[in-house]
Amino acid sequence: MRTALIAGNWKMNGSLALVERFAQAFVETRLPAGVEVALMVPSPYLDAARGAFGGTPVATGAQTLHPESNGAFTGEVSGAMLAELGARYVLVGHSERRSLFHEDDAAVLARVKAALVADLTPVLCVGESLEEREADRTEAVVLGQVTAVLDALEPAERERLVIAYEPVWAIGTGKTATPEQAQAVHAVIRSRLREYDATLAEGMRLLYGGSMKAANAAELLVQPDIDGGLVGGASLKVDDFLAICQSAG
Ligand code: G2H
Repeated sequence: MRTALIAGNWKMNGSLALVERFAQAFVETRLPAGVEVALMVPSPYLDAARGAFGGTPVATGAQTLHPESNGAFTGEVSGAMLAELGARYVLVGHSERRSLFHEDDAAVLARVKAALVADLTPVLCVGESLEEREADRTEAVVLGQVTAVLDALEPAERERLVIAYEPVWAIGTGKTATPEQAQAVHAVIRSRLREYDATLAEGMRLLYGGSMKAANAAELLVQPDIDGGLVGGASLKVDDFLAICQSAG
């Protein structure tokens, strides 16, 4: 049985005050049994988040990392630095990184490996654009992104990943994949995982992301191959995010 994971992705939003507000809310709220929660905050807030969420079940994570552990890479942050600030997770290959920062599959793989070296759990994000969906290429694109990483990892490394399916056309647009559309792609990913190893496929958590909100979370999370959510916009509102966490129970 897979433990559900609800992960908030604040993107380049939030403040120290918002970290405090969320921490307070999670001190006062009981999460349903069997639900894990993580917040991927902007890296400058990780230290504060570690302190603030200390007494809560909420883990923290980052949104990207550099593939190297140190060096002359002005402005970049390494996995070891994130881990030192208490991060447990890191997003890799989010569509905004792929499109705005030109991270291709090789760059994504390098970051996944760096995350594993730093003992962080990489949340590998994959998803097709609207054009690709309309050209009937969803499966090829998604499986291409998944295998570009998994083919290059050792079996024990693969088991340490979480995968988030985020159709690009549903990100921040208010358009959510229907539960049937999302489940269909999750099932395709899981069946590809079975080709590596049955235990890997049964154990790996597959999250759905793309305009998940309180109003649609339950119907998505009840799908057999959807093990949680990667929540953007709705993770900035305490009540909405808590409602999504509750509906994962
Ligand atoms: C997809 C998602 C979080 P939103 O980017 O990763 O954002 O829920 O705002 O579509």
